[in-house]
Amino acid sequence: MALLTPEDLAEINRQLEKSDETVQRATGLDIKGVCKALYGTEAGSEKVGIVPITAGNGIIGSFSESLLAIVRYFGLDGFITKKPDVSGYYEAVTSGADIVLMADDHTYLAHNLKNRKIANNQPCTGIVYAEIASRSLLAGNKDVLVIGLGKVGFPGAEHLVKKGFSVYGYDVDNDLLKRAVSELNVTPLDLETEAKTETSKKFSMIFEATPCPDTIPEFVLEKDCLVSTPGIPCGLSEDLKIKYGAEVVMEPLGIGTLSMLYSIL
Ligand code: NAI
Ligand code: 0TF
Repeated sequence: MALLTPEDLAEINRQLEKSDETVQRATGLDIKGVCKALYGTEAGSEKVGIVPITAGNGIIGSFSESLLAIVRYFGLDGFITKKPDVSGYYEAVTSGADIVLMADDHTYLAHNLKNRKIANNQPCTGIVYAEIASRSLLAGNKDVLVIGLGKVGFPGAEHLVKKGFSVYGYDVDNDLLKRAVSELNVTPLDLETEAKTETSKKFSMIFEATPCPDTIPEFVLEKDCLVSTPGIPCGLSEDLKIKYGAEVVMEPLGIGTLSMLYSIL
């Protein structure tokens, strides 16, 4: 898994404000509003305990601090434990945390200690970014393109199918594309083949979930499209963003974290 860096998390409050403005402009709801509509839940007075984890590649500078900033940005109460790992978990619970947030290199989880619900970052991120794409105020149809059908993309594509959207999918890994076709009934769109003819469909709603740049080719872009992408780096080049007047929702940690929290309230 590609790990976040402190650079990705720089100015997290500014990144959240910018994303909130974009989501509001493109969908008519802010990020909290999207999560509320998605899960039918609302945050109350929950206290979130954030436990730094030293396993594997260890503590990412500003990861826990960014989580605290995110929790507070969205109006929840939170704290970072002084100790990491098991001692930190003990500290979180004994200090009154209702929800624990913690991540090693493979799993980033949110656990609600009151109702036992637990959330994993990857599906929650996929679902909320897919939901944002699907709420474009400017789209004239229900066609959505999903690029990247891995641990984030597949659950997002599944969510869109369940919502009744016409989902077109592409992944460079043909096995993953085949799985999405057979299990979700996604329509395959081989962007490599399409690139040779450039006769492809164009999309107003694109959900991208890959770790690669420039994954979104010009020939799929509709003017004023909405590109919702958790992928780091961004799959849409700055030139194409400007040329097509695209709204781009992309933020490294906060939107997925709020989706996790709302999914377990
Ligand atoms: P993954 O490795 O499970 O899936 C990525 C998929 O993208 C793979 O199936 C791969 O074959 C595909 N892919 C790579 N290049 C491609 C291309 N040019 N065209 C089409 N498909 C391509 O990774 P995962 O966990 O799904 O994460 C995806 C991205 O989302 C990563 O950049 C990750 O860091 C990021 N992420 C961001 C979060 C956020 O809050 N913004 C939260 C979780 C992950
Ligand atoms: O970097 C990641 C994930 C995060 C997904 C959200 N964008 N790509 N995971 C590693 C987190 C490690 C945290 C570390 N153990 C700490 O500081 O506690």
